[in-house]
Amino acid sequence: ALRGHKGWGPQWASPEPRKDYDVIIIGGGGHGLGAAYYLAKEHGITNVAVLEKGWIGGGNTGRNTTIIRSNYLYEESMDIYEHSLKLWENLSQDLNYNVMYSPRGVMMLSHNIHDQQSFKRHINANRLYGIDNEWLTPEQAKAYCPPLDIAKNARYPINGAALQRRGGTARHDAVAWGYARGASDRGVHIIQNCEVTGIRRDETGKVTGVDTNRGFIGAKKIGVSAAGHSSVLMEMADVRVPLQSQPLQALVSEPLKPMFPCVVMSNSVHAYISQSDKGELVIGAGTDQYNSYSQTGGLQIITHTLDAICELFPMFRRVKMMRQWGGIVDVTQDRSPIQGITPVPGLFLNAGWGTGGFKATPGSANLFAHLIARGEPHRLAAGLTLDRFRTGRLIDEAAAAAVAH
Ligand code: FAD
Ligand code: PYC
Repeated sequence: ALRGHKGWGPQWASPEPRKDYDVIIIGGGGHGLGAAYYLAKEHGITNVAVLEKGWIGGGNTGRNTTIIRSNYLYEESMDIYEHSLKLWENLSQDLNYNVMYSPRGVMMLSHNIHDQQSFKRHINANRLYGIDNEWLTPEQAKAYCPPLDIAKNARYPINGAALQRRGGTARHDAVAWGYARGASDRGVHIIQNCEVTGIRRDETGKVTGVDTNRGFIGAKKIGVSAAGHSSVLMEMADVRVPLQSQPLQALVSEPLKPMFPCVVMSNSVHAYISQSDKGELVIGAGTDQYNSYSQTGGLQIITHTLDAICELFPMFRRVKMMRQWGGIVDVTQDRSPIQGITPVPGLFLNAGWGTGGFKATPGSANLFAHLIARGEPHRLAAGLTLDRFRTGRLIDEAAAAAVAH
């Protein structure tokens, strides 16, 4: 079918690195590429390089289960995730690249009175803040998602669900490629296979550039957006950050006809599931319970996840699983991200998105660009400081993170 598709040019340029840039972004995931795009588009800063040690989108951007929602509890979180959700709604038009954002609804299952109280608290907080979220009875949940088993004698019966109708999914690769093309068209250099191995500073402590496997590259400002390797990068500038890096795994089934119309997450039995446009069931797990940089992950985590899926959806018991993989997520103690200045002049950090940063990609990138351009955070990201781990003003989103840690 592809025989007629000849003469397609590359979608972004692959130039040799310049000697120096106004801004270097470390990490060619959605967040880093998006920040470069918004630096060029909204702040007129185009002398920018995105340095990626592998291929763009090959990190968590290309490994996640693409669930998008903004139903968090605290204002700091609702601000940034809702900003992001609004950008998702128009992202394909903005980039002129189909990111396949599909607001098919994210339904979180409640299995006990604790879940019910917690979800209703989130629903009330969201609605008071102007964010859609609603409570469903088991029958309404079944009507929204017909494969769901709501039998009272199920092993983990459900007593309701929280539904965010504007939540959904998007196509992960397209997000990276769309931002890359948009940034490259505006003059940004995207440099793949370029691993940062050191961050250099002058005698005043300010950053001067990075050492890479392709030599030294100078920069006035550096943005670290390296997900699971954030603490490795920050250590190169002598900054210790409160992050733990852990594997998070996902898997997909053989392709099935379209039959699963929404996204379902069960925080208690623990699994999350949707169906991709290729027909595969996309299923995700909780984090492996140890720190690691291995993208393999433990088999027992996957089998536990499939146990949960089979309890919730008995009709999937004979479906075959096709592929499994892991990504390394950077987790903070309060399960909220860090975006802000650092003790090192010229060094900016975007990290700690942990298990939940895909949904935040456009919003985080947009506000990270603002931070780098202006040197101070946008009001929508003002609470996400590194400093909160010193002052104790934490943003505890453990419940809303909805992924077992
Ligand atoms: P990445 O895409 O990981 O980009 C960081 C890049 O930095 C990588 O490409 C890496 O190679 C590069 N890098 C690292 N070190 C260096 C270096 N020294 N030099 C140069 N480059 C370097 N979030 C959701 O919202 N919804 C979900 O459903 C969801 N599901 C998930 C499922 C799984 C299995 C996983 C692993 C994660 C999931 N997440 C989810 C989390 C989400 O994927 C991440 O938070 C988000 O994608 C992070 O994006 P990023 O652009 O910051 O990171
Ligand atoms: O943050 O919504 C989320 C999520 C779902 C699966 C992994 N993370």
